[in-house]
Amino acid sequence: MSGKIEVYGDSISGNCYKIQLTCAQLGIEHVWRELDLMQGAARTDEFRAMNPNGKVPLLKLADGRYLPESNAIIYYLADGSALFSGDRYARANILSWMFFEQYSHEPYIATARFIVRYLGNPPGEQANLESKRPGGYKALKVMNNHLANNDFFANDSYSIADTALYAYTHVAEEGGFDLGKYTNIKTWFRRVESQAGFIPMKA
Ligand SMILES: N[C@@H](CCC(=O)N[C@@H](CS)C(=O)NCC(=O)O)C(=O)O
Repeated sequence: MSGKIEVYGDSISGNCYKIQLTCAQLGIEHVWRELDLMQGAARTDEFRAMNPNGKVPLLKLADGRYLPESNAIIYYLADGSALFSGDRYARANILSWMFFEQYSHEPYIATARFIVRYLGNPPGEQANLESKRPGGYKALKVMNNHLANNDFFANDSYSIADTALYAYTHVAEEGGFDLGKYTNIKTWFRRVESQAGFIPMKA
């Protein structure tokens, strides 16, 4: 055992980037274990023994316990820090945007990017890709409207709600979403990128 936390991830994944960004911003030392998803590295028996759901990111604590799910992992890492703070309502408000990201945003915006950038936009996926557009644009509209009156997603300060939403929104155009009219979102990108400890996505 290294004594450090370990993170299993693939750097092409926005869900995995959330962990890299949170660790960088909080100065959390960790061992990064890069897996090649395109080679099926998360579908092996060995990996499924660690996460039966066969997905990254996966956190391994220094005591050997595992924690899957990107937003649960960044919550675990940020709990007690300035990135997850405030009273009971304020903390729940951060979680609320993180659940929004997982249910109303990521299934459209992240998966479209995967089809276009990593599967090479094959003709057989066109109907599937187009089915992502209404949900993705609805999420972008919700975000853009919120940002008309708020600098950040929760409680007027940068938190892991912003981390979770930045991860795939800033690369939404790679999945064919046009961010042209979402000017508040683009201004928020620059605000996130100017936070202490920010690192860009490696993919
Ligand atoms: N809800 C999960 C989603 C994780 C997920 O979909 N991971 C993808 C990469 S972004 C994956 O591991 N796919 C494995 C595979 O397709 O073999 C989270 O937020 O961590």
